[in-house]
Amino acid sequence: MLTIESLTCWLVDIPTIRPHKLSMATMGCQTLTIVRMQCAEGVVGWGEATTIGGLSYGAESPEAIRSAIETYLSPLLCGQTFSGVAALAEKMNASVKGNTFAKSALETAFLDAQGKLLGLPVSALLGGAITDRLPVLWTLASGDTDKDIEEGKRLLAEGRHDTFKLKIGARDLKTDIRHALAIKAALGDEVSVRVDVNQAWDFTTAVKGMSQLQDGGIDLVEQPTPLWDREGLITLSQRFDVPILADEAVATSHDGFALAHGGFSGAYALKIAKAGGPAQALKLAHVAQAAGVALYGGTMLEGSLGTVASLHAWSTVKMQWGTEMFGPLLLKDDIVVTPFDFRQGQVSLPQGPGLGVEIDLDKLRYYARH
Ligand code: MUC
Ligand code: MG
Repeated sequence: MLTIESLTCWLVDIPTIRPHKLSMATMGCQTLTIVRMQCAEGVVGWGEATTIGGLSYGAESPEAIRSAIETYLSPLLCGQTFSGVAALAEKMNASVKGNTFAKSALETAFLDAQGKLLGLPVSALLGGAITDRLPVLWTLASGDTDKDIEEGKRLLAEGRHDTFKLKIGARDLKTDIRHALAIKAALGDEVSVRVDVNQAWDFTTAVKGMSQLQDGGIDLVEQPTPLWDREGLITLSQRFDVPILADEAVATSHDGFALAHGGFSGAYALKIAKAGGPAQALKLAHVAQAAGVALYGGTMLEGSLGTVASLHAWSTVKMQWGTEMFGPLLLKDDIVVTPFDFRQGQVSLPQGPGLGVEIDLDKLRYYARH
């Protein structure tokens, strides 16, 4: 049992190490909505909700996430006692529609506090870790082919990553295909290269694009078509050998069920923010497992808090396509005391109670918006 006493929110702006170009936005800074949950039992939990490019990626902006927490969720939860995340989710869902990013930060903070109280890592509260090292790819998204090749080769030589995702969809098809295939050819046969179109193609363009990506040796094509085009995504998944990773099209277990029921084959990108928290994202994972759909650990380019919350969840299931939990490496700085250990294309899962990370309060204050 845990009684929530108070919730505090900050908007934390941290610059990125280079511009990160997606089909819908170019990021030069990332805004983390950070939540501190004070519990009557004397423990404090921390959570994070982070989106990409203000309102250009998802329906909740950092400012709206903070407002949803402060105006609606905080009065609903403070003073209440919960036995665990099932009761917490039930309470939040009964009075607040959608707002899965805000709910994710709160579920994360609750799990952190509960883990600290019980002396258990968050992974143990979510079913138990089956691995303590998780694969992590890197996204090449400077927007420039030569720079991306240079960056990929450097990271391979440093032994940091061995798998890459490219962001395409902002430019015309010909330019994007030339870009992707040049990077694939430069990095070599042994290196897995995937692309994320972030919904930028219509069905006809996707058919053309996928056949060229498949011929060029690209391993996985993420969300080629708009999120509403479920039929199109299913047809593409049946038509091509190169597998499809559904991302924006699959947020909750309900989406996962509908896609699989429609005949989708491929993989689902799990994200704690899309689902409403680490425990909610695992519901989608379990639907996918039941339907024979593979899994991938996705990121909203969170800082260390959101990343580690995801890692605890991802550690409890088999991720056939690995993860992309590199968010902290894209940021110039972070608000945790000890950075994670990214090496040999993997990251280690922290072992301490709760999320297993300590917040650097000076840095939180320094980067927080006033
Ligand atoms: C997305 O759509 O997958 C994940 C990695 C990255 O570079 O962007 C995100 C968003
Ligand atoms: Mg994606």
